Amino acid sequence: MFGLMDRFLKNDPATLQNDIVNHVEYTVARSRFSFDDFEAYQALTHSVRDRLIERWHDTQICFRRKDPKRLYFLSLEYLMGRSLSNSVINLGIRDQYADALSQLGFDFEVLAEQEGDAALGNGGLARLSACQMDSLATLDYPAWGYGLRYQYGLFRQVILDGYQHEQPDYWLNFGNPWEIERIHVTYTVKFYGTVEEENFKGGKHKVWVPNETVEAVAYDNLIPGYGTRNTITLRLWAAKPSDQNDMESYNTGDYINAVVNRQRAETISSILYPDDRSHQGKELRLKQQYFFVSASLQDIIRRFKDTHSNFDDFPEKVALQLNDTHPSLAIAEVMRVLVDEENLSWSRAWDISCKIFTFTTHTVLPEASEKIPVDLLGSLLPRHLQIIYEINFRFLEELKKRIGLDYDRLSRMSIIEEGAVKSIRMANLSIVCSHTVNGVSKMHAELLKTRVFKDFYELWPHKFHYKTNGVTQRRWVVVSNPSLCALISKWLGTEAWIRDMDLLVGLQEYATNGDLHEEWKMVRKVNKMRLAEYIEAMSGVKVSVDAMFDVQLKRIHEYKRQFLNILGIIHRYDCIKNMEKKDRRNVVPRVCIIGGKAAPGYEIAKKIIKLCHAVAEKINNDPDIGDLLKLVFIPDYNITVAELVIPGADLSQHLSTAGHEASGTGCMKFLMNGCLLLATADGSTIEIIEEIGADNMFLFGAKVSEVPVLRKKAPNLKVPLQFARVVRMVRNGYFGFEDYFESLCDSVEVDNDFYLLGADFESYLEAQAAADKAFIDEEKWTQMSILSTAGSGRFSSDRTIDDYAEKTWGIERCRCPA
Ligand code: 26Y
Repeated sequence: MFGLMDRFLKNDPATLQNDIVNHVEYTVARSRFSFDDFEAYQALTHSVRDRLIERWHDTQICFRRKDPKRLYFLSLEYLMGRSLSNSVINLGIRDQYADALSQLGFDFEVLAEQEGDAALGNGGLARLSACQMDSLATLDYPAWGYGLRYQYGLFRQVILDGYQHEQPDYWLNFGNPWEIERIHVTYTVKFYGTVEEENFKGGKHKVWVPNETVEAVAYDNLIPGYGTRNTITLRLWAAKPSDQNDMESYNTGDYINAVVNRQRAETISSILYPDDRSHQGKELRLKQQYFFVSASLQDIIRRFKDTHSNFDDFPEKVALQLNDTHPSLAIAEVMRVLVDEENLSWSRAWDISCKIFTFTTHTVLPEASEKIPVDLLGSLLPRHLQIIYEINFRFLEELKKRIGLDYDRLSRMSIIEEGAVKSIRMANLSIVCSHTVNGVSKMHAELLKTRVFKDFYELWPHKFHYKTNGVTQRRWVVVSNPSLCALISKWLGTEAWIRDMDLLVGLQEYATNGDLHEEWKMVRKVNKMRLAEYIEAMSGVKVSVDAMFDVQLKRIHEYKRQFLNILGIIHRYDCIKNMEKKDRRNVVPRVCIIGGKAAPGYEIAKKIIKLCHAVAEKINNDPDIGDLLKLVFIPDYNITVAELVIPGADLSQHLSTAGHEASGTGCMKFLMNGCLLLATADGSTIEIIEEIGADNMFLFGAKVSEVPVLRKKAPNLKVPLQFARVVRMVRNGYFGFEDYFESLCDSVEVDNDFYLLGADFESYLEAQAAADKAFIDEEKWTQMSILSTAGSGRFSSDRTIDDYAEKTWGIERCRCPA
């Protein structure tokens, strides 16, 4: 007989070795006497997965037994990156695996390099979801993530002649050992059709008669917590053809076409939309959203009904988190299920809905806010359109009672936007139904209250909150910067900071300690060497690790102002060229590194990428410049690349025009790794200043409150000469391609310079000069670097998640016994 304890897999190197070899033979089906790195990687991941499954099982049993209130995190995007190192570190068995593998003749790090990068999202919002899943697991919260299993992740960026080209990312090509296909967890999702009325208990009842159905199949990805047995689920849905509606087409005799049509169902979950900037009302996108929402809610309601029969208990057991408006159709869907299927009255259903939804918004850009054309929604989801109209009607009636017949305000707040294309404002729908609405930094919440959602804030001030973003130190320090991790633990005398980031303040005490300085510099230098090797392998450019590594990594957007960075580099180049040889000795050598993807249809962003390459070509091949200045563009920026580059950065740039970056999370990753920040006072950097002090970073540019004033004045402002000069160099073809760069240059002309590059240029150069000056003083720089890490505790996603759990979701920890 098996005892309960015998069931658990052991983690000593001999057992691990045996498991890996068994997986080579029975899972990968290769000879246990001969397998290559990739096969070893496959076997290794399966052995890790077995351990995840054990913990996951125990966690689910524990959740079921205690039946706590659960959090359901609804997001259309997750940027998970690689899973292997993160999993074994969270399981606490990385070293055991490394031992086991080395006895088999393999190197753990080499095998880890075999893994692809799971990129089911665009940028900040998507990586935030991934960080938050890690924190939810680590902090033992009973949580589920829901999303879509796109077959094509975010496009691969390929640079040809300096231009971005997009290639499909068919990431499942080599299999995905991390997911568990749940054939039996399948739900039918309905589309199109009509709404009929039926008599029901003496009244009328609406019945949606759809004319297309698709199956949603669950794929579970297991998310292990760190320092706990808890392992939670990220459930991603894949679309499969349904058998229900096809009988007729088969009978018409056109077998081939019938099969082809059937197969079309799979397109719903096939492609991630690569735009994180301008929303377009596309039918396929709307289909994705509803497919995801409908499957997730069926799953959630099924789980609730396993143990409960009265929907009045629903808010006690369920919190539904809307990650931006992308899943906001869930509001109409919950109402439809409760009213049409569960036969609750409208007011009871609405009361329940208003207690379960919470909404986080991630942007300040008006063009990114989702508006769904009424005609589109009416054809795809006719019943949902009726429901949204009803919600709006009741909301406006209430509102009239509160504010009277202020038609301007009523029309601004209406869920329906009248106009050339009548559409649904998804943000308004989300605010009306959610009990809590939050921005992602203190500044962002202020802008929501005073500008973006001012009318709603005045109506319901109690709904509005802020939750400053955070990132997980497990991925962004422990996994990606193991030597810094070891150094921190050594000086703090504990690894407890990995679960409690506030402990990092303990480093402040040693900020001037000479021994720590030596070790700190050594760790940073080794990381820079690793990055230099990568740069050379990828671009052929040799860089000196004595130079300052100056990095800007993020999606390419006009508001993030990569163009400002490049103009600054041109200025630096121009200055060096015009300097006497003897003065060049005082120049601080720089390696400028830029990376990021442009949305495929975003012309200006693509021109910025080309400009970066054109300028790099000129500078890097100028023998007159040598190691004083280099510019490299890192192609195909993703999570894996970030893990390599961030630990090697001395300086990182966060240049958004103040008031445009809702939060920003890249800056937090650099900060933790002891990289200094050159930044505007925008989004979360405002709070970083509060933690580490303005004199520990290089700040520049207009403040949030000054931006609107400058914009009004801009056409009459005098452009700084230096700015005019560098723009003219681009315009006049100093770097070639003058026709191509014309519209880019136009975008920063005085009367056109919406993002205020000209207005901020002088101040930007001053901040750059301050950075140079600080870099020369090595001990000063190292001290600032240590203080950056020491002050980064507040930017752990653990802090954010605890705050959401307590104040927004009302959930409690539920720890599975060890
Ligand atoms: C609707 C479609 C066009 C769309 C798709 C993706 C709209 C927006 C997005 C993604 C937005 C996003 O990533 N926002 C970023 O969220 C981060 C996490 O909160 C913030 O740190 C960052 O400032 C914000 O730009």
